[in-house]
Amino acid sequence: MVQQNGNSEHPPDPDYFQTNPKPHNLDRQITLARSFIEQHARANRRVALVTSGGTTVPLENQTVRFIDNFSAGTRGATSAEYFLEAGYAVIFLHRQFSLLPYSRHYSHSTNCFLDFMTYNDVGAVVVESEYQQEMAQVLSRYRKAKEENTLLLLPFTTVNEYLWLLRGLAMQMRPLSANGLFYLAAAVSDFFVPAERMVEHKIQSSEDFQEDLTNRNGAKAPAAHMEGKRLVIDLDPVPKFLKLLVDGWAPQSMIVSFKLETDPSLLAKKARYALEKYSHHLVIGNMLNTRKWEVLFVSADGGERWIRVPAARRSKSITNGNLDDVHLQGPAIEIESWIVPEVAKEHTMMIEKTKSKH
Ligand code: PAZ
Repeated sequence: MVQQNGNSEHPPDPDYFQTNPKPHNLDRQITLARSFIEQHARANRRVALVTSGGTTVPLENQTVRFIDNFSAGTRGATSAEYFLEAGYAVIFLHRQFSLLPYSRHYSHSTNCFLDFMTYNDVGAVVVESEYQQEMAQVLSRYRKAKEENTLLLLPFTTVNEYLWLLRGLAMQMRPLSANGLFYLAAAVSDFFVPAERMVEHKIQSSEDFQEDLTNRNGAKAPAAHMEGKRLVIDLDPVPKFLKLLVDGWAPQSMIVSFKLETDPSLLAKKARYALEKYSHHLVIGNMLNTRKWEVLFVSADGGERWIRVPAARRSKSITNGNLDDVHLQGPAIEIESWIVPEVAKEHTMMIEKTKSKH
């Protein structure tokens, strides 16, 4: 049973970073980001921080059980490639082991890289001839990003790691001012277990081994505990980091957030609500079942418009083969190849506006 005691109206929590531990590898990740950002700031290149994948919420300090958020990382990894193509340097803040730019083409379970391989006449492993051209293109874009050092991969797993990293990276991106872009496609937990309410050891399901919680010497009630045979989880709300990002951490950058819904009647309303509440630049709304071919842009100027890939240009793999009676008119289109240039265009307008003010 999950009890969620979150209140979506709660104010930003300034104590979060005092009461939740700094990840052990944070300093190393921030050092990598600093030198990456300095390199691209010197070249006056735009830098996009793309977040991708879902965050976890551990239930125990020595974590065996955790709550996860839905996201394969497709939106983030695909968008990162199109940002690189548009001339951005990209910091790819992603859930460890989720999809990555370039390798995503060959790492999905239905698209295993081994299926693209064969043996040649002398027994050496080579790419099957029908895949050569496409793989050569992916490889050359991947190598270019490596040679020019335009892609930095930084992993997270828990929501705590994500928040510490987002804050640390935002601080490092400040010198970029308007050249910085935040593209927040990760699915971030709304509820979590704060450090002070986390149990140390694996929660025991057997009544014979349950921890005695009667003598906790004033410590706060643990967020997860057994009541007889039932597991009771009582989560705190995650601080509204978007507010902190817009108002404090990165006030001069362009900030784009995503909003995922399952009820179509709520999508536009919730996207507009988020934009008005946090006063950032753009919310991109998407529905769980149609996110691969349609998104809703909700802008600060009041505009709302759908971007839709027509049925005849959708990949069969994203529609679960439901397009058998549709006549394909050309190669399949990834919706991110339309989303990213639109975002980049709005970013250009914002940069121009900032310049004209100075
Ligand atoms: O990674 P994916 O392609 O499977 O899913 C992407 C997504 C739906 C998680 C993303 O587009 C999104 O909406 N992220 C924000 C989720 C939210 O916090 O509302």
